[in-house]
Amino acid sequence: MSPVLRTLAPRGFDAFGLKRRARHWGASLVGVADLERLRGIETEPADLLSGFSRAVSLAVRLSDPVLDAITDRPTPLYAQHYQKVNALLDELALRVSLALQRAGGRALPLPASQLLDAENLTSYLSHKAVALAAGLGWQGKSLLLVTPRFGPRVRLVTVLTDYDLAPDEPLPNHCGACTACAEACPAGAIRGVNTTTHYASREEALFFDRCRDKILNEFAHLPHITGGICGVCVSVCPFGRKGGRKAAQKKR
Ligand code: B12
Repeated sequence: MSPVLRTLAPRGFDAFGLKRRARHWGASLVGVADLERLRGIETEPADLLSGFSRAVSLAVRLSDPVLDAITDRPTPLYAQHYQKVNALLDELALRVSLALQRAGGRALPLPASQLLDAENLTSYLSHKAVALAAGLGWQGKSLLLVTPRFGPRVRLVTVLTDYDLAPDEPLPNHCGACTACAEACPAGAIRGVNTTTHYASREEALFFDRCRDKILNEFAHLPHITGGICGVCVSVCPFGRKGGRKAAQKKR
């Protein structure tokens, strides 16, 4: 195709093309969720999803050495890494939404980690619920999104759109009998209950107050720690650890 024709050609793409671009921009995993699967989910505002039919879920994997160094509390390195990965996720969501908009769609990039309700600790929409519906992974006993390749060692972001993208299918839960996250949790907050789909509430999976208090009232006051971080359940999950996946599967 001549350069002139190429610039005049339609700028549309399919889900495959969008995923390829997103990976080129730095995404580790990309999936498309059919928003029908998220009917009944809480959002802020309540009509956030109206006018949209799909959500693009993007994950950036975390650095293994940073995560491996976490034993029973967050480290200053993890605090810095957390900020940088959030910035990359926000940029990815912006780039994907601009590409969708340029191709004729409506697209709303949501922030990676913006707290809207500081009392109930909620945001616009659960990125984990979207990632689950987009087939990126399953909801583990830690309540985190666990991916087959990187375990929970990923951070997530979401772009809502009405652009016609082929949706992905959810994955089955592979936690099995593993309770590594519950055993390691420094707050004793993980109940160790399994789910085949998703937990109906945070309380079903966690003693939520214990997790919140540990993170916000204790870890947030450690030197060089910013943001509500911990990282222990992220670090110990066998699915994210080198060689850990086989060990997790033996326990099933
Ligand atoms: C506020 C917040 C916190 C609060 C509250 C946590 C919580 N569990 O809600 C505090 C400060 C305690 C916290 C802690 C942590 N957080 Co936080 N947090 C958030 C934030 C900003 C909002 C979460 C929110 O609104 N929760 C509301 C509850 C109700 O939703 P939910 O638990 O996510 O999902 C529920 C529903 O969605 C439902 N569900 C799932 N699918 C479906 C489908 C349907 C149809 C329905 C009806 C419901 C449903 O199941 C869940 C149980 O109710 C998100 C970013 C985001 N926008 O998602 C990050 C986020 C959840 N946090 C994250 C992380 C990593 C952590 C920590 C490990 C800290 C750290 N960074 O080291 C811990 C882990 C705590 C834990 N085990 O849950 C990551 C998770 C990544 C992953 N791999 O899963 C996120 C997604 C940030 C990101 N951009 O990646 N966090």
